[in-house]
Amino acid sequence: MISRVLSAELAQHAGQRVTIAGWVHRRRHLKSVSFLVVRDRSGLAQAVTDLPDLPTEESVVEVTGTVEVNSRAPGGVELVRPEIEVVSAPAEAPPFDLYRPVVTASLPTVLDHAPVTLRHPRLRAPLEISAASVAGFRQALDRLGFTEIHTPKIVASATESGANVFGIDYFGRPAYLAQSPQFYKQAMVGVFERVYEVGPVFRAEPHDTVRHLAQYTSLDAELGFVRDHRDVMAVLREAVAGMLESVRARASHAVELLGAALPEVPAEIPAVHFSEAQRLTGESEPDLSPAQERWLSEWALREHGSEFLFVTGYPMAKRPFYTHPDPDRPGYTNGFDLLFRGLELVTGGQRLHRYDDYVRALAERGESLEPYEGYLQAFRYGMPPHGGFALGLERWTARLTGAANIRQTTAFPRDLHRLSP
Ligand code: AMO
Repeated sequence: MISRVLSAELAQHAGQRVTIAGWVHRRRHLKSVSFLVVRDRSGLAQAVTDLPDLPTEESVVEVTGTVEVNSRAPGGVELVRPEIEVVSAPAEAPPFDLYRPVVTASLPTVLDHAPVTLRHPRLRAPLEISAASVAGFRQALDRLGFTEIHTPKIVASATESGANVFGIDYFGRPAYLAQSPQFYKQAMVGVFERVYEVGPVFRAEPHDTVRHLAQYTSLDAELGFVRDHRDVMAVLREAVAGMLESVRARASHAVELLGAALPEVPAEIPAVHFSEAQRLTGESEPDLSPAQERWLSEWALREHGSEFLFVTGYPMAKRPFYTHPDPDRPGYTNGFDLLFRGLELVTGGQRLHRYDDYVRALAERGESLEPYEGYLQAFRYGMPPHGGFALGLERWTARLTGAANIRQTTAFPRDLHRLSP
């Protein structure tokens, strides 16, 4: 019987007749012989033939051949005397040759033709790194006793400050696409104590930048019985270390292909208070600008040898109403950001946990309780001190791979102008 194998496994089958299945990556005709390079999920394999007509690039094929060792072939083996069956022929050629190692096409061309361009090994690699990162996130939090949850993406009220929500018509009632699972993950702390979610969130971002998408993947966590935000930061450190460990273990090929330099996660990530960050950068605005974030990252690398930096104690005015104030420093919060290679990667903090504190916080911001009734239920029935964080997956992958634009790290980006494919 002829066995079906992956291209990466061919070497284990020297001398045998086997079948591989995949896409025609490349055809090369020399004087007396031709090469057919087939791409499958494990990599590339070459078949050598004297057949004159080979199926065009991106044809889906099954190739049955005898495995022969040849040090000049990719992977050290090739298929000889192949029989080639075309399973499905493409209607047209891709917009550029997917076998050329370097992509010179513009980003809009790549994105407009994503279903085929993502097959290019270099364009696929960031997605492999994302997938490995998510697997590592889950693993790290599972180890720490977290339960994975799934919360609604169609919601009745905005969670983060209201301006950037997408409104939708929900059976004739106004509703919104969730900007974050914030309220639900907090409520679920009352159920499981420690929860996480990997899911899409929606932001009607009016700005066209290289670090904002209208839909992105948020890696959220929330945990109860914390002393304060520092316990949350310690869990985040473990999650990030787990993500990197998984990238090393499961996506080493993609890392190598992109020449991505993976960072070390210090046993304790350095932290600087917001007021100190302002002093260091010589600014006094109530928020950090992208330029300040870049400066602070360089400072952390210089002073602490770390590519990660926590900024803690953001001012009350800049954080959402659910943020826990710093009991020792009026005007400041137990909220933090994690900067990674010059960019805000994570926002998190300790939350209010008493019902009366929520009522007061909403009143102080001139908000009525009514839209928050569903959310506030959790706090009527007893909630422990808790906190959590959200990490933007696309920003993470962009910073890991050195992608200049966040759109290069997600298969089908959504932004101000792009709604398809
Ligand atoms: P925040 O709104 O800061 O916090 O978002 C958390 C993280 O999500 C990423 N991010 C984005 N990525 C791509 N495109 C965007 N438009 C975009 N906006 C944000 C960033 C950011 O650090 N509920 C809180 C989190 C919490 O406190 O648990 C929240 O959503 O990496």
